[in-house]
Amino acid sequence: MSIHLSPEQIDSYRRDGFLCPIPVMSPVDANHHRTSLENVQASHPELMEGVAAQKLHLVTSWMADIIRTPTILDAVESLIGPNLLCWSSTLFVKPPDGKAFVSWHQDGNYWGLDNPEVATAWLALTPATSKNGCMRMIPGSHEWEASAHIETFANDNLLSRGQVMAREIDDAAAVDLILAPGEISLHHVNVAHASEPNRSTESRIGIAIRYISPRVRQNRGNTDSATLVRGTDSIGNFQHEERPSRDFAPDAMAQLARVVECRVSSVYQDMPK
Ligand SMILES: O=C(O)CCC(=O)C(=O)O
Repeated sequence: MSIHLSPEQIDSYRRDGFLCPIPVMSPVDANHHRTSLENVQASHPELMEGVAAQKLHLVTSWMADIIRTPTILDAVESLIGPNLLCWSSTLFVKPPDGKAFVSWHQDGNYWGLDNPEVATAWLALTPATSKNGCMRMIPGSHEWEASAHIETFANDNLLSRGQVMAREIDDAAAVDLILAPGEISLHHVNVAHASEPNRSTESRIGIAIRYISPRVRQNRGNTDSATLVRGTDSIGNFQHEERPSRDFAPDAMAQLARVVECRVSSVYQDMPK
């Protein structure tokens, strides 16, 4: 099944800065992925935090497969072209404790990526609803001037710096991105978005897969890495990462350690230790 976006969907994304829902796999497959995630949670809890939790595709075949899902790549290709690098695959697990939340932010403010040929595919492994804290976005906000952010480092904020946009957000203008398991939303690197605490009795689980065009450059630090998942990269702005030969293979774990160190000294270079 190919699911390249229609011209109407592309127009809608360009106008609003996001698009959803787009079915990319069956709910059964999404549930298998959830089981794989829970297995990693049980066997390697240390990989579920920090930069490692953005790069599980380097050490597990299930995440290596997810970032290469042809239907996801078709949709992303419609937005940023046929040559695609995966920059990260970030887990967003929101337990049913009513506390964890994500403040209003624009991704582009912190990533150091020098142009907006970047798209996030947020894959739902459970339902994402208004009650359990689905993402909320302000249509058209990707066209706003980049906003300053205040770093709060708030405990329950799922963002690495607890960053929040230093401008008034009209909550009434926000759109809830409701998804069923196996569906994605797509969002622009500069769209203003947030999510509320999970007020249901079940976890809300999603994976934010960040894709970039090889034309993008990293402006923070000297080096960054990414995985080529479709097409070719004749530019070489990012070091290419290898797919793991098997789960947690020693060479794959060593690659992960190098990549984490590299990202800590580039994108996160100004983070307090
Ligand atoms: O999963 C969430 O609630 C927030 C995710 C997010 O901020 C992102 O994917 O950029």
